[in-house]
Amino acid sequence: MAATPIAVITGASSGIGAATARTLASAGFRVVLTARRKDRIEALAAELTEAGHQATAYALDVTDRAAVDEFATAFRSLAVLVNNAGGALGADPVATGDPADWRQMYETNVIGTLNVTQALLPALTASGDGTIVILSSTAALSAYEGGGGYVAAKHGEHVLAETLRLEIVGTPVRVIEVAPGMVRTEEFATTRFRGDTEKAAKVYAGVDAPLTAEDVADTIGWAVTRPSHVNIDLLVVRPRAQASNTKVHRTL
Ligand code: 8X3
Repeated sequence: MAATPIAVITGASSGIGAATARTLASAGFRVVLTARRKDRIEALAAELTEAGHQATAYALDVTDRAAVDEFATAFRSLAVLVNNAGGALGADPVATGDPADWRQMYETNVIGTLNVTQALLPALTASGDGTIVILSSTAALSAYEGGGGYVAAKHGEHVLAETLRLEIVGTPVRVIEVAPGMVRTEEFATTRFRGDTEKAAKVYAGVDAPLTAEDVADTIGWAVTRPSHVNIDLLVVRPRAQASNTKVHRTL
């Protein structure tokens, strides 16, 4: 009997990462959940195991290269890596944005993805059929006012995906970039505004049905389960009420 294919998901403690873990577990993968918050991923792994899936949790900070390398030693063969860990900090104009925020966003979104991808690429290649998913954002594709360091970091992640795809063509690994627009999750906007829930709520005010974490997980699950020779290079997904990063219909 063939071994159950393994999927590693970073940032699996909440939002899109947790929803993706659920989706891929249901699709038949043994999911390995990673995030800094051990209690959360352990609870999700226990819930999935209870439901009859195969799931384990591993506390990991993707910006800690030594820890990432140590984690990667557990895998000789890996089917799927979902680089989801990342996020936004602040929505200040370029003129006044805090360089520390810019640095941290580059570190988590770009270097974090680079660390985990580099460390697991040998195992993905050894599987003979590997898939790397990079969760960027519509902020990776065009700028918006106040997007600042997040737009810059996500553009960096987009370039990482594009460059890697060019460099590893001919190997049995595909690179899929999923770029979501407005997604309402429990933490994204609240983290961006440093716990200011009022400001966070305004992001979604009057928007009829922003995407949910499950919507995005569904697109990831679809892309990952296409036949091996099909590479969904870039999948942009927005709510119907959002036509661009700056054109959102609000019923206010
Ligand atoms: C999230 C989309 O519009 O906040 O990646 O940049 S946005």
